[in-house]
This record gives sequence, C-alpha cells and structure tokens, in this order.
Amino acid sequence: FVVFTDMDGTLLDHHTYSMDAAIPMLNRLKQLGIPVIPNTSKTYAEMRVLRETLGLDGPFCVENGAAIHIPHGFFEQKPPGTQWQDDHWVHQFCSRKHYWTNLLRQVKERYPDSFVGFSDMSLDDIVAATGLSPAQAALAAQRQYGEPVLWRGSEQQKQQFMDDLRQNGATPLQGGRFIHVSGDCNKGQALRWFMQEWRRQYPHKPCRSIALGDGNNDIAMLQAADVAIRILSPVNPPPTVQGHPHCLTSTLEGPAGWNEMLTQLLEQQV
Ligand code: 2M8
Ligand code: MG
Ligand code: MG
Repeated sequence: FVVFTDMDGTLLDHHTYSMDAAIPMLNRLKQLGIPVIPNTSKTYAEMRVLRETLGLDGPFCVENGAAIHIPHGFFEQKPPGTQWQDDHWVHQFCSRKHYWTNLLRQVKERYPDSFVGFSDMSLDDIVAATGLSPAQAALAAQRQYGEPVLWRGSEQQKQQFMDDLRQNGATPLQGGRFIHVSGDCNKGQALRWFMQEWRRQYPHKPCRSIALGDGNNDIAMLQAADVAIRILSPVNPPPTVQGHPHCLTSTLEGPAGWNEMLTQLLEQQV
C-alpha cells in the first residue's frame, strides 16, 4: 500500500492543527515500510517544516496537486519530466501563481467586496483567518502556483464566482476555509502520476493506493485511489464520491478518524 493523505481536517485537526491522535499510526506505518504521502493545499514552504514534525521523509504533493516532490533516492531512476530542486525531483502540473492573481484582479470588478485573496491579506489577516501562528502563516503565504481566496459574499454568488473563474480557465477548489484558485491540477492527477511512475519503476512490486480526505478539494484524489476514505469534518459534509467500489467513511473527526480507519484497514490485511 501507499497512503495519500490530506493535511488540514484529515491528518491535522481542523481547528487546532494537532496531529497527536495520528502519531501512533504514523509510527506503525513507518515500521511497516508503508509510504505516507501528504497531498495537500499547503505550500512547499509549509511542507518542509511539517514533514520534519511528522517524521516523514518521502514524496509529497503541494498546493492541491500543483506539484509533486520526490526525494532523491526514493525511486531508483529519475522520474521523467521532473526537475531538480533542493534535494528533490519535482514534477509541476500547473502554471505559476501570478497568472491566477491577475485573473482574480479582473474578476474582482464583478464581485468588488465579496472576496479577498492571500496576496492582498496581511500576515495578521492570514493569522486571523486560519488560526495559524504568525510563523506558520508566513510559510502559508509563500504560494507558488495558486491563490487561496476568502469568500465573504453569499453562497449563491459564490457559485457564480466559481463558474466565472472556470469560464476563464481557472480550476477553483473549495478547501476547509478558502477557495483555491489555480490551473487545471488536482490531488487526483498527482496521485495518478505517482502510481503510474511506481508501476513503471517497480513492475514486480504491485502496490495499491489508499487516499484520505475531508473536503471537496479531496474528491479527485479519493476518486482516483484504490481505497477512498472520507474523514468526518466538523465544518462540512463528507465529500461526495461517486461510484467508487471501495469507499469508507470514518465515524471520528480529523486525526482520530485517520487513526480509526487505517487501524481498520490494517486489521483486515492480517
Ligand atoms: C489553506 O488550506 C486549507 C486546506 O483545506 C483551506 O483552504 O482551508 C492554505 O492556505 C494552507 O496553505 C494553509 O496552511 C491552511 C491553513 O488552514 O489554509
Ligand atoms: Mg482538508
Ligand atoms: Mg487540504
């Protein structure tokens, strides 16, 4: 197995960002040699720090599947279409952030007071909107591929705004707090790219994917995985996964649900 996991609201508590309830299972997966691959809206800057805290040293995907980072040595060969950055091979699926901030500037004329993006928020604004510490908020602000937008208008207008963005070539994705505005990338595409590369490099080591997520921006990843696990959220209904042959839903929220469902799956394996 390979485990792909969302961070906020899944491996980390939606409100406190605590991962305590998931630590024993993370250690167990490490002992079993099962890779845990963060697949998150968070930035590369955030993930550098968070991976240390979680004790994870394998691949990870950032900014809703905009890029996947593969540490040197994880695969035997260099994955095709990747570039060397720090000590990782990086595959990018999206254009850079400024394209989307420019588009938002144009769209703003139609929804003048209804939204504010990360680029127009101060550090204090980001702290207030997320509950992150100032140091963490500074890392979240280092976006490379997209712009998180805080919606302040009505729900109906929000759907109109998202349609408007789609008509202009963007792919807006709803996260736990923000609408993430970026290009045609998603967490599912990043998962599929990784699994395809795994099969190419290790044709004799078959491997199945498990994905865990709590939000709408996780749907593509859940849909693409062999086993889809919906983690209960305190703020939104479970993401809608259609026609999946192996989709489960936790009874507990966040990291407790993460621990619950992976414990269940491991028990079924033995
Ligand atoms: C944002 O991502 C979450 C993901 O669900 C959201 O939309 O609520 C991003 O800005 C991320 O970088 C940040 O760490 C997170 C903090 O809640 O918010
Ligand atoms: Mg989430
Ligand atoms: Mg997320």
